Amino acid sequence: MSYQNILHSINILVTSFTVPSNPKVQEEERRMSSQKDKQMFSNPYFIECYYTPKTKEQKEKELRAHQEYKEEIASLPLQQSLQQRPLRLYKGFWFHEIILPGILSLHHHLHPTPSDIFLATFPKSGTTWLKALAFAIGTRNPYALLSRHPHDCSPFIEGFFSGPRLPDLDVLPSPRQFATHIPYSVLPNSVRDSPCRIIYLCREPKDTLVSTYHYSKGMHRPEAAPQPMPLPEAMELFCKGLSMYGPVWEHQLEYWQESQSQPDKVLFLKYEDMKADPEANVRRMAEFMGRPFSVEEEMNGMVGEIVRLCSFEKLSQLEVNKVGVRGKEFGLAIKNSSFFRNGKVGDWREHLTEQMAEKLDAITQAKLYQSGLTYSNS
Ligand code: PAP
Repeated sequence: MSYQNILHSINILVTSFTVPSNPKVQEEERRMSSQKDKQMFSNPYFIECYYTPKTKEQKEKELRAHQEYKEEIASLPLQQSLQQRPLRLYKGFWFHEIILPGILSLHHHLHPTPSDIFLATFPKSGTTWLKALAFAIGTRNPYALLSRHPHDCSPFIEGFFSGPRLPDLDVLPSPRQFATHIPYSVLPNSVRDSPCRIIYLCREPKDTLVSTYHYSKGMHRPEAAPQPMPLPEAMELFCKGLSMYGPVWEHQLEYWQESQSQPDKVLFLKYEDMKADPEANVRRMAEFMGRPFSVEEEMNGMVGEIVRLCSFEKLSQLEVNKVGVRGKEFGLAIKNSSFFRNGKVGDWREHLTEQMAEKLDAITQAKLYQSGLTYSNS
């Protein structure tokens, strides 16, 4: 048992000794202690993680650690992102300032189990789709997606840890699925070294840029915030890596290389391939997740049903994905519908000039040179 695991167990023990025995008092304590966090982490599917009672000392310790992370972050190089929010350079990648405490915290507090699945992506590469598919495969209940936004299927792990109160992941049903945009080299050692598995979905950079640009344009802005910048300017920043979790090329390459050296650890999928043959890729995902489809499921058309229910055409038309907003905990009001634009391969042709496309392609070629990573249908 590692030192961290022992500490974790002690925490649980301390917690269990300090819980009042009267169920009514206990319930009141739970309600009170989670009240503040409820406002911050309003997602009803994961709110349970913030219900675990904590001692005053524990809360103070968590708050102190959070302050220390913020002080450390304040000393990191600062730039504006193409989303016009502050970015900090950490271990060679640019992160939104508000997310970094979560990443630092994960390094101390995330203890994956062997059955955990991490769904990793560079933003706007198909995260929403991947979440829906992994959930449907894991639960074998794609119909739950009729009333559940894909982003409510797996918590975004660095966002989950970005507040001053630590979530208790033990309350989540096993096998757990988490989503992350963290580059491989910045993942906590506990994730890289444990037998948990990672599914990475990669998307061709020109389409990723265009999707990023439209998404940031559609983001609700506080009154005083500046208007979105023109696409050519946004592209310049994207090329310099100045977008969330950028640069995109290094992000993709790291996971690609890991998938080559550790195929049992990292499954590397491509958005374009998934669009071309979703069924084959759903089967690959299921096998990798340790949940291959049985002969009976194949005969019953389960794979086709998952593909259909998770398709852009289906998900984008569901009421649950058309109304409401999320991201309150980050001071945002992101429309649930903004995760569904058009879901096309090669949409960059409608938005980038020939010169812009050539510039991006030249960078891609140079960065991926001799890596073996290529994009189809771009
Ligand atoms: P995130 O990283 O902020 O969670 P993410 O889901 O990765 O966003 O990106 C959204 C893109 O995935 C959008 O692409 P577009 O802008 O080029 O249209 C969105 O349309 C696409 N997308 C969402 N759901 C699906 C789906 N079921 N199938 C295919 N593409 C999808």
